[in-house]
Amino acid sequence: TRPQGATIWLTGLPSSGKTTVARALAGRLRSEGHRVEVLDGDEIRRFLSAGLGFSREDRNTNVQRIGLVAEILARNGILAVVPVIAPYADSREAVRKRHATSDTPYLEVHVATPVEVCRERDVKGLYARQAAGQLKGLTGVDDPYEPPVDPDLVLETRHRTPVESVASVHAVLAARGLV
Ligand code: GGZ
Repeated sequence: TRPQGATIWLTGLPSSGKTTVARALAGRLRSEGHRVEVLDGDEIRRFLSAGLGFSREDRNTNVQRIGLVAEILARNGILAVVPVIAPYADSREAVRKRHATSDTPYLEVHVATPVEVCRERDVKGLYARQAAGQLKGLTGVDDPYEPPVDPDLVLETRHRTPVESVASVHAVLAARGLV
């Protein structure tokens, strides 16, 4: 039988740990023999979303494009792991609906790292640049982040290792019969 795919969307602030969890999850799933694709916002923005900025409209366009690609992959038996901020609830809901329409499994995972912790990690130096006045509209600081109201899973990465976070996502996938 054809393997069933799914989209696993990791939403959260910059430096919350989305990419770290996505890569570790992808590694584990591949080692178990699944076909996996990671759609990283940073990379996608260079190609599929080239030219888009960080206005509400551009972020929503970015999220819908990535959502479409993820759904196409997932519909074809691939586990699509998506570490993308997706700050607006309405555009996340649109992606969820699209998946529901084609009966494609969809999981929303909130990488719920507090902004103070993200700021300390500051993997790409964005928080520092915002503080120095070199960047405006940073998600969670001077731009909105609407936390998911009813996510399929919340990861408190502050109190968990990446391996533990991966185990939590894996458990949800297993409970749904997706792995
Ligand atoms: C948020 C920003 C911003 C602003 C640049 N706000 O960690 P990164 O740096 O390398 O990857 C982040 C990426 C966010 O793209 P997404 O596609 O995930 O965002 S969204 O869902 O909102 O469309 C971040 C970088 O872009 N970046 N400026 N102002 N993130």
